Amino acid sequence: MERTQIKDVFAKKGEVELQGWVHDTRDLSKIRFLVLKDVTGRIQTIGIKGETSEEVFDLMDKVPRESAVKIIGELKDSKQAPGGKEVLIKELEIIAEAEQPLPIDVSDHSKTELPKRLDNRFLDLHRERTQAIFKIQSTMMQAYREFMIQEGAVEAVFPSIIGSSSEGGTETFKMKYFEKTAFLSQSCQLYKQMLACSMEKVFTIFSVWRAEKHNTIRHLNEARQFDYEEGFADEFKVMKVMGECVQYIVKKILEERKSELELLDVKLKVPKIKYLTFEEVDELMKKNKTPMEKYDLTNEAEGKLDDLFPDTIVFVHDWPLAKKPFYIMPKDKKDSKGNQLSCGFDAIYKGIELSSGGQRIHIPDLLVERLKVNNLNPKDFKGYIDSFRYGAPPHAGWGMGLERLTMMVLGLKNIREGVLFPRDRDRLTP
Ligand code: AMO
Repeated sequence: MERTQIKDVFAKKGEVELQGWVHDTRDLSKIRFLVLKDVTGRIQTIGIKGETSEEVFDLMDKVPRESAVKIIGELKDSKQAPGGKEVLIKELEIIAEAEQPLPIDVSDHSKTELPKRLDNRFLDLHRERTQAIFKIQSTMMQAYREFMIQEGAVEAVFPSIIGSSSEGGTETFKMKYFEKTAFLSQSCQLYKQMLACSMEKVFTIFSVWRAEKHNTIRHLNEARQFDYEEGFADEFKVMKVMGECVQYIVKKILEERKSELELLDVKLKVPKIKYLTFEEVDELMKKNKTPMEKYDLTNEAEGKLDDLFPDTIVFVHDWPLAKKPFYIMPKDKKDSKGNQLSCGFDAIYKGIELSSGGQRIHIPDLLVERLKVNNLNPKDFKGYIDSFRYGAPPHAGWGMGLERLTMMVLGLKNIREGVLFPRDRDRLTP
């Protein structure tokens, strides 16, 4: 007999074989219930004293929760059973017994705190709620790929070990690389730029490592980014691509992950798009008595943008050059206070920075100048600078945090909820 996954069982008749985990058991003395779950759903299975073999009926009382089991039984219509069907057990086999007590509570209303759940992530993943988050994240990645392929972009892979910093200002993890010093990649920035100068539209899902000692609900030391770069483009062209990309991803989630959204009690809307200059945001914040940094948004300002423009991706562009990385193109323009502006932007969604990007410098001499201003040594970037000497067109792009997107779309309180195996300042295992 072949195994049937639970989602397919409701359309069947007669005898079925199921394999899954024991979610719950109940003993009403003459009837015993065992709720079986697999990744596709749950079904009630029952044993009846006198009808079910004594051996199976006994085992139903002993089998520990979360054990993996195989059940062969007869499908019956049942008005009381969720889904209108239940399985009268004929055979019950324990495939892998779960030791007791379980290290965490994996019931639907578990109160186990996040750090303990993360310590036992393998078991936390038995929960429907946890699974729902990662099913939705999987849809996000698939939708991102689909969208990019429809855009005519080429998927690329880039090195994770780099010879020099790619995001000046952000700390790197140093490592020994034979006789040299190398770093774990902070981003694929320099590589995606070099590629866009020949392949025009490129994208990737890339792991980044940031050695920042923060311990916040929105930062990780290892994160994933959706990266995009386009040749013959400025920041406005790629902001439009990003807005449409997130709208596409959200539409896919709404279409394909209805039950997971319901389970997580998430009311999701396709985001609107808004464009504001940094100076316009500064004025808005003054009006709303919300603090700002000189060249940056505060967390409060990001939150205020969400209050003012709910369910909207707010692109804040014409950002002061002083707070943008060395590779961002300066703008031939100053704001009313005389601050030099840049072609860089941040995208704020649901009160948090979802992405940053901009038009890049494709002019070698200007790049050398900007590296020096940022206290970086142009010698360390020789290969990168030289790549722009042979017909490199203007180009632009962005990086969007996968875990940030997961967190915002699902309203998670801590970014770690949206990472299978998070790496933060204290966590290296599991
Ligand atoms: P940036 O450093 O702003 O830009 O990163 C882009 C986006 O990646 C996510 N992100 C993070 N998520 C969780 N924890 C972190 N420590 C973390 N750091 C970044 C955020 C952020 O907006 N190369 C540029 C992008 C570009 O210009 O193309 C870059 O990496 O969502």
